[in-house]
Amino acid sequence: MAGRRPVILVTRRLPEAVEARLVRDFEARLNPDDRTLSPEEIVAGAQGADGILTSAIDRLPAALVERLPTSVRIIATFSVGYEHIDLEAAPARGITVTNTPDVLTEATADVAILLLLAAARRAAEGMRLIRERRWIGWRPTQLMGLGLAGKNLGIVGMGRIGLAVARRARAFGLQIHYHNRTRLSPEREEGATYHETLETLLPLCPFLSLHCPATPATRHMINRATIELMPEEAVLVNTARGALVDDEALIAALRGGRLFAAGLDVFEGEPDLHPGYLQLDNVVLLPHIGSATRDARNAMGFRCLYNLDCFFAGKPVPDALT
Ligand code: 8YV
Repeated sequence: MAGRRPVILVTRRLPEAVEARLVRDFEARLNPDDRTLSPEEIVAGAQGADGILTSAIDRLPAALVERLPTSVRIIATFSVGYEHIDLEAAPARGITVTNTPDVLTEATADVAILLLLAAARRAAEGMRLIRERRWIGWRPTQLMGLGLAGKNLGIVGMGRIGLAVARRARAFGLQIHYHNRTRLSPEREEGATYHETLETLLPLCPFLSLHCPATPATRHMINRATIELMPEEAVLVNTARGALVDDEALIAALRGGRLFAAGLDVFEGEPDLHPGYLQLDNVVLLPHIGSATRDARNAMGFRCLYNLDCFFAGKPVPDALT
């Protein structure tokens, strides 16, 4: 690569400081309008490029990866999740894929707690009451929600973000139960109770927060049958991926009062979320802002750049997934 800067197709507009560094060190093909590129535009934009810097909302399935020019040797995604990139097709074509772990852990855990509190304490309903000028004043029975202290929080997926949520939740007096593919060491568990299956976890958890990746095995893990296993009037929080939840089942459970409330930051098919959610008072909806702090988004960008730097310098690539 000596003598020429690597060419990088950048599929989204990125924070200013990240783009400034991109332009300084790479020949960057930016997307200043932040338009979603079609597969054809990605293939065309990647002609002669050495790498692609993409995001979790730009899908790179096998059919598209296979059409990329052979010049593309690395795909760096501006996300910790990587279900949008085919991790078999990419290495088969000699493409390294990287993600951005760690740097968004705290930001995303904050949003999980934000949603947990907001759902339990009916914050969305309260805000609507004020904005629509329907608040008639304080009443002893108005907007009574659920207290957290002394209850169980179930965490599905005890990775970096799950652990960060558990740390925060303990400060609210919640006891932690978790389900994970593998049990953590006692030091990492910090007193949390492990469940080998969802079936033993769910009945114990009036609060449940999802932190596992979307895979064929986890798709719709929250469905009619698993909701039935949860205690009456439980609260569900999802800051992971929309595909983990069967929307029809969740909406029915929220509408019928089987669940008390839900707090959702991610949706299957987002941004076109199921319209049923919009008719419910007991759901707090956020537009996928889990990692949306200035600190986290800059750090995600710089983490992508560091992976690209290492790759083109022929050094070990820290966040290589393939
Ligand atoms: C990203 C996320 O901001 O990192 C992830 O996997 O879900 C978000 O925090 C978003 O996906 C953009 O790539």
